[in-house]
Amino acid sequence: MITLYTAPTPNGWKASVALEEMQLPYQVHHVDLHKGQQKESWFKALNPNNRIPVITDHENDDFTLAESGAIMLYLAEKSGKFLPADAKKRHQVTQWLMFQMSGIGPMMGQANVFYRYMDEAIPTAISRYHNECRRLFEVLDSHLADREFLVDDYSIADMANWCWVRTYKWSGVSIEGLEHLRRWKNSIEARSGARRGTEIPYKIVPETLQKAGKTLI
Ligand SMILES: N[C@@H](CCC(=O)N[C@@H](CS)C(=O)NCC(=O)O)C(=O)O
Repeated sequence: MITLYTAPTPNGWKASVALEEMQLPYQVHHVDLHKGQQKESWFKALNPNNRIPVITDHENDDFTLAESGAIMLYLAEKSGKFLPADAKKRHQVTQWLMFQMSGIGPMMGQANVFYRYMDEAIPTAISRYHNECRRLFEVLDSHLADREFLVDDYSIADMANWCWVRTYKWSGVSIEGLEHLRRWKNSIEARSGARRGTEIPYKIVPETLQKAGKTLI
């Protein structure tokens, strides 16, 4: 059994999508980010960076791991699923996982900060992050032009990128004209495991956003 400490965010979904897709048994501990529970000392003891997601694997001496990319690699190795056995292919999966960790995730995260959360609108910051997100989406789109998934079969690299790309509307980034990206996104959306993973610890519905004073475009 694994305990997943998480919240309904793209990085959180990366862990729950992986767990659902790999059919690994787990329990969920919801960390309420609005209440600042990620900053409490019990959580800091799990992750000194005060960020979700975190897992504890009770079948492996309560081994505790943070960083969503590291968690996905750990779960893929544990389950033997969604990470190719062939070394070169495996490194390519890592490449696209790192592309999400260092590119899509931080850029969309900053787009959200400047486009959604800041009281003061700073147009240069907003356009900087929107342009960079769009550029990264175009990289994915070109790569997906002649392949179904990022590397051969569906892998943790697809799950990781999808968990962020699917929130493009919230970040205010257009996917207009990126038909390969749209096809890939829709094909992952159609997977029941991926869908279930995005409902952990609960599904963000428009009412939830409204309560937080936000709207989904
Ligand atoms: N690099 C980390 C980033 C994790 C992260 O930024 N998590 C966000 C939610 S998506 C969080 O915990 N935010 C809480 C805060 O900013 O205080 C990962 O990939 O796991």
